[in-house]
Amino acid sequence: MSLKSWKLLESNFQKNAQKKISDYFSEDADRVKKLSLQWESFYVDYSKNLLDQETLDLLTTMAEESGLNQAIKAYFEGKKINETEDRAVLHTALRQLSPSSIMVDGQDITPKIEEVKKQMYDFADRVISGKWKGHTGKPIDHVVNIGIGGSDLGPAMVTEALEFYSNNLQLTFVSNVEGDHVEEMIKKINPETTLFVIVSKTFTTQETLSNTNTFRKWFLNHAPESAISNHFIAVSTNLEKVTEFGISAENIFPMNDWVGGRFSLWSTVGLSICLAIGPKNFEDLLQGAGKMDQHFRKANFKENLPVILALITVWYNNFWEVETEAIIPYSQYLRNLPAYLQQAIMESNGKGVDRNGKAVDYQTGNIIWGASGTNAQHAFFQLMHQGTKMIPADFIGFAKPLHKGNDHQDKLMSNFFAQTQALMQGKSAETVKEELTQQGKSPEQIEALLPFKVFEGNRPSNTLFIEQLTPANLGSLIALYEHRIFVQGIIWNIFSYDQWGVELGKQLANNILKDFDKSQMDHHDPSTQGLIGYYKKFRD
Ligand code: G6Q
Repeated sequence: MSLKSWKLLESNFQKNAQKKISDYFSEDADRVKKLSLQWESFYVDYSKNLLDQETLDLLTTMAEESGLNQAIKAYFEGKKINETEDRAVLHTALRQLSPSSIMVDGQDITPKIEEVKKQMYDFADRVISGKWKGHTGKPIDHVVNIGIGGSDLGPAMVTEALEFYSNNLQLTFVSNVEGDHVEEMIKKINPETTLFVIVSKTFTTQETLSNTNTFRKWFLNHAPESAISNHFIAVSTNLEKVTEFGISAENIFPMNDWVGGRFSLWSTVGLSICLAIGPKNFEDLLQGAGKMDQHFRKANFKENLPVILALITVWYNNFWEVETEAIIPYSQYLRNLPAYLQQAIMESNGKGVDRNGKAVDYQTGNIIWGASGTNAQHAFFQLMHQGTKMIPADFIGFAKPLHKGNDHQDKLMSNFFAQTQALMQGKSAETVKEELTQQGKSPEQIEALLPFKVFEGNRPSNTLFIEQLTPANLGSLIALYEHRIFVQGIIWNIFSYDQWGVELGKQLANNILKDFDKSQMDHHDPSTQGLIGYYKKFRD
């Protein structure tokens, strides 16, 4: 990495590598005030990190040096920053607080966005109110979203996260090309009252088309062909293919190629979310994201949440050589946020060549994983506390619960605070000794047990503390991570918006599928050939 600030950060790292987070706190009584940000209903505390003001200053200088300001401008203005696919990256255009024109290929895309949004909201209102009927005149009570990757993870995660705001419609998501899953779903649905929302940007995705075909075939065993239009809706950019598939034009919700799959929940891809929580809540989700967009565009880097958090990740990834980052939402509603962010972050920044096509000689995208607290505490936290790896973590929590009338919130919050405290402060040998003495253990027993009970601590975390899980706050939270991905892509000088790495497997799967019926397979490597041969014994 040739940035001047990168070299300075290396020196900063060398200088402070032996320091502990607790040392930083002892040195500066105002640390929390300096290393935390309050924005709207977010309070973000990043003081429990292995860095000081000087590190942060260098990191923000590095952001400037990498051209982040100009890059943000190009991103929001619709420049074709997804260069290898020759596309703009404009999910932000779908959630502008006050829509102003954005030009793509000489055309203002804003009026069409508003028109399609209206189409989506009108449709959702009709289905929710029961005005939209199934083919036998009954209202819809179940929506099955058929899509995969970006056409599944976002809508599924948000629908689940906003369950509190849901209406009478039941939502189910089918993604995997696994016949058994589809058959299990079929057992649960009624052909008279189910609406299938087929979501595929390209409308060429094997999983989605296979699943749709199976549902369609099942449906036509129970209903006439003419009933398809009451029960099958599609979201796609490929209007021709959808029409060919037999879905009528008025049942197609268009999307655009300037929305990447993993950033598309804000578009018509979010139709299932809109059906589940209604247009008003969906609009709030968009507005929340729109507010974060404004903050990201306008705030000084030192007070800019996505920028600060992105830089902290770069600090650990590139200077501390940390490989993974955990995301722990203290909300069961957000249990699938880590899976959603795995795609968003790892598909975007899992790249090994820079923007000039040269192999990078530094680390890029980190590995994302996690699960909801407190479940995670009873599962993998052992490794986070006492394992050999440093795992920086984001702890996400909400100050106010959605349901009143129980006494759980204080317990949840005490765990939420205790874990970051424990990770940072650990437990010293003296404390362990004292505890064991109080428990009446002999000096020999204490000596034997001591090494197992000591926690070295000094493990970093960020706390994202949000007032309440509302559609708007969820929108802001997702947008925060989206922009964090963008910032990291700029620093690492990689293209964050393509995903060529997922293509090869798809291509080979198609080749292998064709080979199942052929006797000659010697063009495969011996291992794969053996696996295909073994499978064929069960198939034939
Ligand atoms: C996301 C990816 C990928 C995509 C799926 C589904 O950014 O592009 O996950 O969303 O492959 O693609 P379709 O929507 O075209 O079916």
